[in-house]
Amino acid sequence: ADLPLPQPRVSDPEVLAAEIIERLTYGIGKDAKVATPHDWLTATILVVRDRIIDRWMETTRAAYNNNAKRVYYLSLEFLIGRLMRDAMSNLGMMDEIRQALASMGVDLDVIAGLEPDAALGNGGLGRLAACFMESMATIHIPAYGYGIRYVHGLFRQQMADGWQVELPETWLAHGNPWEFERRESSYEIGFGGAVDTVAGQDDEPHFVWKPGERVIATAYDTPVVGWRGEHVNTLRLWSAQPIDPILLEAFNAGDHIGALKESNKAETLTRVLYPADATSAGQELRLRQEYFFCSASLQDILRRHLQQGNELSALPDKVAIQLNDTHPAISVTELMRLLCDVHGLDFDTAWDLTWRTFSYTNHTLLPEALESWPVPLFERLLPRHMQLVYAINAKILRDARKNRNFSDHEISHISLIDESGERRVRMGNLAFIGSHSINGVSALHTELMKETVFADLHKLYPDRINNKTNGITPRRWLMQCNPRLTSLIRDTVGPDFLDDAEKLKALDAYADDPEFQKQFAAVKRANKEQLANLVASRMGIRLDPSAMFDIQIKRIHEYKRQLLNIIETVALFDQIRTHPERDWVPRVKLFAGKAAPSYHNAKLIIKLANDVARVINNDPAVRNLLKVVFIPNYNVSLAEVMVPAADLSEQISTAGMEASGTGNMKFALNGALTIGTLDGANVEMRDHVGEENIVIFGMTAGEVAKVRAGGHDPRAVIESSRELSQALAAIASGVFSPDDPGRFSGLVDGLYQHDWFMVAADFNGYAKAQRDVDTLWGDNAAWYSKTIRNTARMGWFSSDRTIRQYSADIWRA
Ligand code: DL6
Repeated sequence: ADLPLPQPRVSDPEVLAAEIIERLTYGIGKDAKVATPHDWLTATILVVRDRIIDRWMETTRAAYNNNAKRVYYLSLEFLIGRLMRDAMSNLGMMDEIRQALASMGVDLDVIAGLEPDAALGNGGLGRLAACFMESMATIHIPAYGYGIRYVHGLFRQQMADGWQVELPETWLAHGNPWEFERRESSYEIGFGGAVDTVAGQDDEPHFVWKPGERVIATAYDTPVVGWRGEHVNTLRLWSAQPIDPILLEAFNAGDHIGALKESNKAETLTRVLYPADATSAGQELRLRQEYFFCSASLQDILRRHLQQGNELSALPDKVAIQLNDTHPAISVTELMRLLCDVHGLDFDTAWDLTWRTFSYTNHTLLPEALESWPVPLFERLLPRHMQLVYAINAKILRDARKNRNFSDHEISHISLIDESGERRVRMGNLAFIGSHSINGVSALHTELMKETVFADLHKLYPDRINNKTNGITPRRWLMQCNPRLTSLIRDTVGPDFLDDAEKLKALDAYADDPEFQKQFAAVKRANKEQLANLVASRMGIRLDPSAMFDIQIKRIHEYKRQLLNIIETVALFDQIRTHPERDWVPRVKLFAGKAAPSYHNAKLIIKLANDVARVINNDPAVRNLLKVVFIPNYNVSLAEVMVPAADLSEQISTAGMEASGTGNMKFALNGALTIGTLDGANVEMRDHVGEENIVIFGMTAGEVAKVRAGGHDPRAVIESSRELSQALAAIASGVFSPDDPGRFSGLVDGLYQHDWFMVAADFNGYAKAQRDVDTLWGDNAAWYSKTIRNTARMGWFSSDRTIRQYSADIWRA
């Protein structure tokens, strides 16, 4: 029967106000007179959500009717942030909602500030996944994101006497109005047990995995709306539930805790996000999480594929699965298991479908981040997958030896099993071998992948590695976070850039226009005042918005070299005190970022930043000239305030170590000057904005590799620089830590002993570059001419461009 379709909703402020009241009353059960700000937030989200749902259903219907090829983005992390502004802005209803709320005495900004950040990710990798989801919706690619619905996202960071303290994050405390639980989309996930071999009719052995444990994966769907609200995709996150919520027999026998054992065990699976971004957790629970979400996603993908009436043989034509790093690499063997054991395909046919369906993105070359699992653990948890790993390995190695004459040495590198010590399954090799495309995330990173971690696999499959330089969504990272700049650009060059970020180029013509520079500077000033207000209210520190705001925000890691920045700050402090008569440029050094809880040196670097801040901020000799602030609890929402307020963006990683970076792109797009090394995407940013519009310093990746190989003598380097040795002496002797003078001696000692991250080696170049920045700051016209050109020329770094490249070259969707 033809069912009636819901009436499309209108977005007139009066209608919206009435709907919000209706939601408040009938959806939440609250009288407007006693509604809390949270109630208003929920009611508003529900009204915005209605508009999305209409289009969501249309999008889903269209993909079904066209039997379109679908893209599946498998990621253990989605660092989403808040969703309400994103949705309102993409639907073009921000002003109407603001008016509707105002007519009822409610301030949109106040309630928007109550929305929790969905922090289901650690940093760059997870944020990239969120930008990609938005871009896929924007450019109308039928896509699903698959991940885990963690009950606790990334920890909340508090400072206790300058030390990082981790507190649980509770984004679901007030419920989540964006998500829909889909009980009907539930799958059984097995662990452990044994594999039976039975003879099939065709005389081929058939394998039957009998798991020892089972849990249920239940889907929670969140709509992801693209720009102008035309297309809505789905982010499907899995939550683990027990098969039996309570063991009644145990309960009745008085064992009340034991009765909930199964339930607890299942729920533990999806309770917490692992908080390390660049080291493999290596714990059993992590492997369980990975398998859990991969198995649920693949069962769901195959179900949809078959339900649509497709043959399994058409899988690579109808399905593209992107593995976001190695975290979902177990999917390769899970798809093989489903195809062979459940759907009865022979091994070779299944393998052909598998590698043609998958593609894999590598996000880091850091050896400690490359996942591998001890064979005994893998075998115990996933016995059937272990067999499949061996079978795939045998096939690949046989081919490499016979047809490609690979030596034993090369074979040992491409093998799925690392036999150099305790035997381990290499997930990077599994992801590579199981994919038709392996991409890096910047041009430099991709070249280094070919030369280092994947050199031998690249030799075996020379056509598979390709580059897809990262991007950021200009909707969140320009239009929403910087409405002032967005209006100014629209008023100056028209609205075309809203639909095509490359059209920002039109601003180039205004870079030297004094009137436009004045307006651009006024926008920056207003954004800095906003950040200064935030710092004043959260930390009680007053910042002067006319000082240069010099910002480094990202995870704390030695290779990202917050330490280099802090040491240079200490040197500058010393210089200002020694030469008060010089014409110093007033600076505010801002830091924010979380350290992995088990990363000792990273936590020490946070403490150092806070100790240095306390001393500098209390020294009257540098008042008005230098301030240092470490803002606690960095997250997406804080970034949205800091990025538009930056004058100077610190992108100073050891060359060759930052795969791409995406913060670098956000700052430059919002009119900050970059001080950075030739690392990751900085290299391509220089090519786009022009080398005269970016401040580059330091060793290249090639030089770092050479110096590391040839022996680096950091002591000699340090001793030859008075500035550096004095700064290090001050830090090591307790000038900033009188309560514990030896606190930082280990950090400083590391620089003298090996300086693995080339902090000492790059110090002079960095300090000189900073003084060049000072000089430039003194020339207002030159400063804004460069920063405007940054905004004008960063359009290429839109994630729409990145996604178009994935789509054209990898997914063919
Ligand atoms: O590709 C996104 C992002 C890059 O921009 C960063 O350079 C890179 O460090 C980051 N990698 C990770 C964790 N890596 N692992 N595993 O977040 O990816």
